Amino acid sequence: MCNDGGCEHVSRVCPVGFRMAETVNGVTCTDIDECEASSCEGTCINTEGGFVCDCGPGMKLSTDRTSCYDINECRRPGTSHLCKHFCHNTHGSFFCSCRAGFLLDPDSQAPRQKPEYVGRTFLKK
Ligand SMILES: [Ca+2]
Repeated sequence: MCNDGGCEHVSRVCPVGFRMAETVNGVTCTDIDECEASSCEGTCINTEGGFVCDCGPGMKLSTDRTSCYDINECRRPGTSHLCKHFCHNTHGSFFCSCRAGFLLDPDSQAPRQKPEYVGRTFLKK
C-alpha cells in the first residue's frame, strides 16, 4: 500500500478536513464528514473540508462554534417593539403578555382591550 513513501507525500497534499483515500485510479482526497463525531449542540452541517453548527431559531452559536445559547429577544436592541406590554424570554423563544384588561391577539401578538360584558350585552368601545 505505502511501499514507496507515497502516503506521506500525498497526506501533505490533502488539505485540512480531507482524508486520503486509495482508489483503483490512485490516491485521492475525500471530504471528512465531521458530523459523524461532531460536538455540535445544535445541528451539524457537513461542508467540503469542514463543518458548521446550526443552532436553529431563537438560539445563537457561541464563540466556541459548537455550543448554543438562547437569544434574549426581550433585551435585543431594536426589538423592544416585539411585545407591546410585557416580554418574557424563554429558552429558544419568547412570549408576550398584556396588562390587566387586555387580551393578546394570537396573530399580531398585540394586546387588545378585553371586551366588556354587562350581563350578556357586549359594550362596544
Ligand atoms: Ca429566547
